[in-house]
Amino acid sequence: MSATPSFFQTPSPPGLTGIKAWLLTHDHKRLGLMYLWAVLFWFVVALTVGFLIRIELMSMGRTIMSAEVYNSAFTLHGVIMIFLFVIPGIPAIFGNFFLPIQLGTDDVFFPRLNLLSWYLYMIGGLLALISLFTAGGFPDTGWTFYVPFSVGTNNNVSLTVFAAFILGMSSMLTGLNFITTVHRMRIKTMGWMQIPLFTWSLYATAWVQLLATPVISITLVLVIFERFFQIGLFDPDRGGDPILYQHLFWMYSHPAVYVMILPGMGVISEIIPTFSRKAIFGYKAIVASSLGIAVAGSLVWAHHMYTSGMSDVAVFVFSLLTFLVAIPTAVKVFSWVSTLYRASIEMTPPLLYGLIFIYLFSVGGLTGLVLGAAGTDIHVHDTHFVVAHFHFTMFGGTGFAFFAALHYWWPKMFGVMYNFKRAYLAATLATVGFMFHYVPMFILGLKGMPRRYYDYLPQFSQGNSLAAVGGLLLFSGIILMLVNLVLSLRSRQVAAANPWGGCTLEWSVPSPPPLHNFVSEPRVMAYPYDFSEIIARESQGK
Ligand SMILES: [Cu+2]
Repeated sequence: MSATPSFFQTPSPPGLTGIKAWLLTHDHKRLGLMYLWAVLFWFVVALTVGFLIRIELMSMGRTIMSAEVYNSAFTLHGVIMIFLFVIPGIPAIFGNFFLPIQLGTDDVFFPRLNLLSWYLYMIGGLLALISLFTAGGFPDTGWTFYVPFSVGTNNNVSLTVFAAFILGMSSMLTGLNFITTVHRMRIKTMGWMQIPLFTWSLYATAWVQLLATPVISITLVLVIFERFFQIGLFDPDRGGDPILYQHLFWMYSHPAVYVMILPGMGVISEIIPTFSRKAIFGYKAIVASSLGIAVAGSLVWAHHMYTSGMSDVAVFVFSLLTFLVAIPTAVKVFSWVSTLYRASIEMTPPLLYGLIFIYLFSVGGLTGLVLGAAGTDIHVHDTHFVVAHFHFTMFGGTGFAFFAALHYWWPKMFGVMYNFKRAYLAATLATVGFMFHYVPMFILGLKGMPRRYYDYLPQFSQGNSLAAVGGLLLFSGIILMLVNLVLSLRSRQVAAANPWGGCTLEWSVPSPPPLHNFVSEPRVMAYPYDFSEIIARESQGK
């Protein structure tokens, strides 16, 4: 820490009590918890809206909502899930709580800026809520806000877009904090090749957050300007170019999928070695692949636009680059599976979610190659095949990594253990439901069912009713999972400091950790996933 702490570095003012001790806190752990409850609230809201969409599609014609409400419902589901759950979820909750501890330090570099990031998150959420209930109603454009429709439609596009802009600011400031903390707050005895993989994944994510988010921020502001001042940048009626908007939008939104998935991959890289009692396979390769994904992922955005009329050469180049990104992603999957190979695996709820993640994300990744290839993509573009694909990567991937992180770090965050039986039942229900919900959508898409249409042809009925059953199982499984975790706060089954036998620094401090995290000088191991000591201790029954 520099001699004269700056405004953003001042530690929590002592003597705060009651609600003030939360709303004015600078403690990274408290901020992690404040994000947890806010993010879970938005997750349940967006999950419920998603479930209602599924019920509407259960049968042809109107089921529970009108076509207008349906359009706003899938827009609301997408906007909340992406900007208020998938992007902030793992970094803001578990990154805030654990990154400083994994680095052996007592807080992030800018604690007060960290509090500002939380307030920006809350304000962004509030604005989205207001745009739901004020005149004009929630936008019906889809979360992509494509022009010229989003310029002309008379609902609250400007307010919702502004909410996304504010949330982008929160995400950028969090990224800035994490990068500075990794460079400046890391304990002296920890070299770069001793940093845990979760923290590495957040570091790579933070660079994408910092460099890509400004693109979407300015693009969203331009949409507001187009709506208010008709500047003629995107609107073809005024000489504007709607394709320009698509390039700007995806220049952020594709790198953003790595902001969404990289932290989840970092969680899995913590869980797999812990329950395999084995050093992770290819530590350096995983670090390199995180950085590789962050860089290569910024070069493929136009694979969302193969049908936008761009040249064959451009289609070819973006298709090739898209295949390149699959390589560092595959390195991670290969390393996780190699770590499990011949390991002494101990099954626990976090590991179960970790294994489910690997399976679902791999299906998502492989179908991504089908979409990366221009020949097949042009056939399934804007169909339910695409919807199934990104739910396998974003829900099966980030969502289930989020569930894995919840079950892995819950005992550390709250000092209590949850019921394993209920946890396993919830995971099973959610996974079986997930498969019955999304696999039919691949087939419906291949058969030509377009996405974002309120109604469909008779030949799509069977697939949609099957998906409705899946939706019900999935929804019930997730609600049971959350209830089980919350019940553990009442049951008060005390958790040990290291219930899983993990060897990164958060498992060396009490559960929950004290205000300044460490009661003694943290001991950094030569290699971050060296289980030899733990195995020796366990073999002596300690
Ligand atoms: Cu993409």
